Amino acid sequence: MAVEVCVKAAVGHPDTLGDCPFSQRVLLTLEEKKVSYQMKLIDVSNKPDWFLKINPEGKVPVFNGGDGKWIADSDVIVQVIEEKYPSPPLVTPPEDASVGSKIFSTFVTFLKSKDSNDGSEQALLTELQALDDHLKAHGPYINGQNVSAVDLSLAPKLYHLTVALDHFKGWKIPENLTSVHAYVKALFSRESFEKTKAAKEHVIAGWAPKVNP
Ligand SMILES: N[C@@H](CCC(=O)N[C@@H](CS)C(=O)NCC(=O)O)C(=O)O
Repeated sequence: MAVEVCVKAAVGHPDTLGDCPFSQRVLLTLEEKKVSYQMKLIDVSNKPDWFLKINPEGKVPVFNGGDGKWIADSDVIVQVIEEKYPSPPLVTPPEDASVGSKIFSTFVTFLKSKDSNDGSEQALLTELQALDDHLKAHGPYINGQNVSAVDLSLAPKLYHLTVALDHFKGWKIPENLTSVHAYVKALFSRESFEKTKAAKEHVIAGWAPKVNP
């Protein structure tokens, strides 16, 4: 049986790849390992019964390695993929595994913030500066010369950050964070990323109800 992965469809476009960073993380992992797979697009505003049967929690991504057993949660899924397809190895050493791990939550808080003095911009800047420092010492990727799991988790989140903050706040990653800029450029230009990214308009449509509820 084929490897299958359920991922989010674009908001209002059930036949188009959508804007879920956790879904893209799984697709990136499969692409980097050159595993062929069948992608099933899930309209999360109208979940089909068969999907709720395989994953009652109702979240994407969900992965089936060909044995008919469906697995949820991108953390678990990428581990399963790594065990089943060890080449090329994408394991991130434990000391680097949490680099950049607060970027997504601080980005979301800043994106939703209506108060420019609440410290949310500074909190995000602190996390981006820490990433820049790490990359300057150890880059170009988080674990050095080669892309690894932590980069594939962070890349879709940085994509959401750049697209949504530019659109909703006219905000960009500061120019002086040169290593972050080089990192983002390297990640976004990977073939795997080009192939699995959501269109900008779908990323924006996905965030719009959260920015202006
Ligand atoms: N911790 C989960 C998060 C997955 C998640 O939040 N997926 C969102 C889309 S980005 C979802 O399925 N939302 C639909 C819903 O909750 O009904 C993972 O890493 O896979």
